[in-house]
Amino acid sequence: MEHEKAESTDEKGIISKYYDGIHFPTLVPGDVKDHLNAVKNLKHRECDILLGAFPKSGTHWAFDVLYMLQTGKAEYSFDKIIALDFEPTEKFDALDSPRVLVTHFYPQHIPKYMVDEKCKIVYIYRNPKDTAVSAHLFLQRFDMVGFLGYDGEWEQYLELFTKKHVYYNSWFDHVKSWMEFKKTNPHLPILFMSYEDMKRDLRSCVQVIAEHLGSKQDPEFLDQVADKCQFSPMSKAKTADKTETAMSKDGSNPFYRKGVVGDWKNMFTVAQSEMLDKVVEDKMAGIDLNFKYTL
Ligand code: PPS
Repeated sequence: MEHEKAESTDEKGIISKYYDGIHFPTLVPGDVKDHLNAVKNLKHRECDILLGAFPKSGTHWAFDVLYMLQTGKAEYSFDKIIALDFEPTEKFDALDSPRVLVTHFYPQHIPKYMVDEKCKIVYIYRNPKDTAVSAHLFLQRFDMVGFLGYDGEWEQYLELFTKKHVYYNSWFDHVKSWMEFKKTNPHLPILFMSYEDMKRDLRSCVQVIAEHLGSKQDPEFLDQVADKCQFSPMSKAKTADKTETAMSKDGSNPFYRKGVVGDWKNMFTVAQSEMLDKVVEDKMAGIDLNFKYTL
């Protein structure tokens, strides 16, 4: 399959695998159509959980919360996080049950059995300004064989993020399509959780997620999960483990940077912020989700 180089003002476009109108990262294995087909037909396992998120919305964070709740142990997942997007589907057979399957895919791509069998789904979303900053800085640091990335400047990245496309096309399309999926499938157990709410009060969010999963809700255990999943201990433990630092250009952990709400203020100009506000107003009109840009 041809990799497509998208247009951008500095001519350093995001290099992606393009299929069915969507720009996927080049790390999607092989032919995108075949891989999506294999994911759709993933072998059924009872009690699997799906975690969906647009990139840089707190996927790794939410994964560890789910993993701890599912295993009933307040222990980090370390190398257990593998995404449906980037691994051959056979790899998922090797995971212990119950599995937490992670994806940045759109709802139409998730395994069929998960919909048929009403598996529990958690969708994490984050305000678009912090998401864009996190993604831009991630792309500067991330390095992995097979990843053809993007090294454009912030201004150009923001233009792609708002007006054209980035990986998985757009934050707007992603959040809207998951909202639409929830609306049109009211019988499915889908929990929407915001990064900002997790940041404001992780303990309460852990409780909500545990209730959604029907997992162990002993208060002391939930306290431990919330403590372990605070940014500082989690990023320290994950960085010391070294599995993820191997994926960066500078030896840092590309998945843990600042872990705050409102870092966008250090990157956006006033004009850029106003521009994005207008785009959000336009593209998210009628969408019943509250995005918090500060705490
Ligand atoms: S990825 O590559 O798409 O899977 O990235 P993702 O994990 O979705 O998002 C990375 C951002 O999440 C922040 N993060 C956290 N924030 C708060 N608390 C905890 N425990 C936590 N763990 C990860 C991480 O730092 C990235 O955000 P930025 O803004 O870049 O710091």
